[in-house]
Amino acid sequence: GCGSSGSEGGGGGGGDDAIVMGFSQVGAESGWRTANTKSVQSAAEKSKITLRFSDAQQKQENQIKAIRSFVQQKVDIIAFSPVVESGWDTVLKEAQNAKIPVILTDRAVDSKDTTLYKTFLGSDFVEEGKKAGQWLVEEYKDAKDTVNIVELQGTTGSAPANDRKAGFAEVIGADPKFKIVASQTGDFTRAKGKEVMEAFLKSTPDIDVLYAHNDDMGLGAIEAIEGAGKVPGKDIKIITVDAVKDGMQALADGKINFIVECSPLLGPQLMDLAQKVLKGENIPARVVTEETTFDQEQAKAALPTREY
Ligand code: GYE
Repeated sequence: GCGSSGSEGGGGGGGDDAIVMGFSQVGAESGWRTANTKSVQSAAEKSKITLRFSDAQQKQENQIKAIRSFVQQKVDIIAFSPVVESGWDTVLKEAQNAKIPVILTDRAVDSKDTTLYKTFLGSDFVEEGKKAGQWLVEEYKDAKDTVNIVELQGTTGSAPANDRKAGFAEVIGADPKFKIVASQTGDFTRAKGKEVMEAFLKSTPDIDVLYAHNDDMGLGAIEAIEGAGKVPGKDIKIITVDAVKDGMQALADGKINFIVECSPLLGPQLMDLAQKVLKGENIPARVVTEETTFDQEQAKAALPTREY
């Protein structure tokens, strides 16, 4: 059951000694998120950690409520993936006062007080944005004309949206021929990606490139592009982030041109970190996920053994 943190051993003894983790998930907005939830749930089971799972439906207020209820339940440890970066200090302070350690997973917070959480496990989103930009720079290295880019941003205020935008802008900013002609949020969902791309296609003539902050928005945009009688991957080149199965399939089919990988398989590392924290072991303040990139040929090769 639950008890004060620290006294209960890690190592997944099971029975009464089992660690109880409260986990507040962002939602179920994308294929990435579904794979991440599965990874966390199955890793908890393997480590014999009791998971109290709460889905926030992409709303910060729901996450704050979930964290408060975990504090009330006196769970041993709280892990969460903050939907947006700002506004966490108060609730994190409450967990700290209750002596319940917190681990950030997948997304970061912008709190100045870094003692409010033990570590942050997840990708380097700025680096992902840079990789997207680097592919584009290489792809258009011989082009003289302006390259008109539209951007589908992730959830407003989220770490991956902020950072993927910044990393990309930094790299393409070195050459004035690259112009972001429209940029809007598609909330990381397929439906919103389609809707916003339809609006872009109406308002913006001559789109050369779409940069979508995740596969799902890119996949929605593909429907919009085909609906407008254009050929995705040819008339409009498409770069996305994540590399989930549906994205990789579209890449192998030539509808997407390049995907920057972002791994959702954070479960095993999260459980390992939680056990170490509760044993009082030192852990690094930041754990960065290892990731690669895929072009169309690489997607064809990787698809048969892709886990998610
Ligand atoms: O890229 C997107 C999801 O936070 C890294 O959230 C995650 C992002 C992921 O909705 O598909």
